Amino acid sequence: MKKTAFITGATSGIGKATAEIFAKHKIRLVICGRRLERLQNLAIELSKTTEVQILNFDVADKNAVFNAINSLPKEFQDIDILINNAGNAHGLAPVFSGDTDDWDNMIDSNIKGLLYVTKAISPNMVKRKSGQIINIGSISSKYVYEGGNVYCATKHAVEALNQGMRMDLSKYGIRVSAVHPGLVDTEFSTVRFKGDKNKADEVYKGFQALTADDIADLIYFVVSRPYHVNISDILILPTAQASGTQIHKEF
Ligand code: NDP
Ligand code: 8X3
Repeated sequence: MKKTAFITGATSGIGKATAEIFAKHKIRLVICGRRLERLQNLAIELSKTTEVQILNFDVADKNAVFNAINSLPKEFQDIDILINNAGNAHGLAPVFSGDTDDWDNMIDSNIKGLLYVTKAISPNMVKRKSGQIINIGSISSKYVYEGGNVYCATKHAVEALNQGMRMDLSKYGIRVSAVHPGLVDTEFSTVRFKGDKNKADEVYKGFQALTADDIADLIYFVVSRPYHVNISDILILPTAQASGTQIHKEF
């Protein structure tokens, strides 16, 4: 039987690439994000190979999350795979000069948003005693770097939630995993630097960063293991990256 996946943050980067690889494998899709036009364009493309449903909401808006998920048509209500991917970094300032709106944004999306979506979707998985949740953490779930204070804290929280969710859900036959990427060349840094493309491009210069497709391939690997196999936690780095702070660059 065809599986149904629910992907948050499918309008760009890792989430979009994951939607594309899942579509190739005929997984039915619920694709989510705030930018409606991007969702619509992606849905047109992916509908050539699988059934696609759009959900346009902000994961940080609790009511919007529950309203959107409750509005799913019957044929998309049984979610087999949840990819908790939506999230971003906002700013790279030291804690004494950081913008509290940036902090709220990261905490509300990366932690609370992930929790709201999980709370809306997991009860049905528990009822069906089946399902898989993949939480997109980061190398920043394991290391902290200068100026990464709050972003890294949100990703450390994802690491803790991943462990906690697995403890809560494995007894119901639900697989819970975290995929923790190092530097991936997506819109991530453009968002972090508030649209400053030159500053964002600097992050990925002098070495070969991971691509969104590299991460999507790994996510598909995780979901395609036999059901008794749960890849619980995996760190994926560019070859040039050794830690959260050590990246070998050549110019
Ligand atoms: P992108 O900026 O390309 O994608 C982020 C996605 O998240 C977009 O689709 C965006 O959609 C969505 N999103 C962000 N905030 C919200 C929100 N409040 N409500 C709904 N959707 C939201 O970055 P990536 O693809 O790189 O990031 C995806 C995930 O991977 C994030 O959790 C990030 O922390 C993590 N990650 C990224 C790494 C990297 O180096 N790029 C490395 C490690 C982890 P929209 O704006 O349309 O709502
Ligand atoms: C994104 C990777 O190192 O920019 O989580 O924080 S990093």
